[in-house]
Amino acid sequence: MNAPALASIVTASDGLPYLSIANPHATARIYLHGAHVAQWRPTGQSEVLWMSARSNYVSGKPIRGGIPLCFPWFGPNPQRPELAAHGFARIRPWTVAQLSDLPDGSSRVRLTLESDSDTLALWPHAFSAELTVTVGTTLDVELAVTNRGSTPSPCEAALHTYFTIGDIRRIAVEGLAGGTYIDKMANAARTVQAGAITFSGETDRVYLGSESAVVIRDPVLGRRITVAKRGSRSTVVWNPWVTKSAAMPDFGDHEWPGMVCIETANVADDHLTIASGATQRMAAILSVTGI
Ligand code: TA6
Repeated sequence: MNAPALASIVTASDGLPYLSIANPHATARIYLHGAHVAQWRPTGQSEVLWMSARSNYVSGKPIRGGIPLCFPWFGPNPQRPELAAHGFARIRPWTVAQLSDLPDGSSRVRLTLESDSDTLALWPHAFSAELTVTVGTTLDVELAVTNRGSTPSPCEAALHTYFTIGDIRRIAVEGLAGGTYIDKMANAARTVQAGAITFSGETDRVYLGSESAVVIRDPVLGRRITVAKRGSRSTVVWNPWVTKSAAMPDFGDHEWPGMVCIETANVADDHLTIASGATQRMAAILSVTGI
């Protein structure tokens, strides 16, 4: 594999190897653990993704922040609650299949994960997963899952993206008005979104049938982050607020005002059933502009 001049594999002091990418448009960091995009900073901008200062960086545990890959289930496993939340994709080592420089100066990375005896014991479906990350003035993250089995694969998937914001109490999230969401803070009641989303407490919502771009309007950092999508019908919006963040050992007690999750997903009513031999592709396309 000819690594482009602008990407290199680094082994951090905490022991997890990652790809360090630097091109004229942006810098990025992608851990092989979970194919986890942890950083993306477009040239001239501050960091767009949020990472907890308390995150773990050890195999077998998820990294707190960036873009965790939730697959093949979202949240707790309904049949086997003892299994890791959000599936196993984010806590398994992925393989770097290709690194390339694109003609426009962007960088493209492909990472892969194949089913094996371990994954089949957790989820009885053979699959090939591929994450393609294009780092440029936008960040395009595409998860492709191919059903390698002989029967349909029911599954869920999410790009659980954490964004750096100035203050959760000052932002507005636009683009979901009129949509129906499952409100996890109200016993999963289904509610229609009126206008932009603002935040005054723990917020955990799954917007169904949402295929449009969402915009985070941040007056504190003076920027708008647009989260566009392909192949995704669900959008999850989450902030743990005070009590839940204090209960998470890998989340600093005072970090909650500085982050929001806008997750590009196919979950709940929008879960997937991938036919034998078929491939499902879901992508988030991130961009940043002035307020
Ligand atoms: O996406 C929101 C959510 O499902 C919340 O309910 C919360 O559990 C969050 O994901 C984080 O999950 P994690 O397993 O990464 O702590």
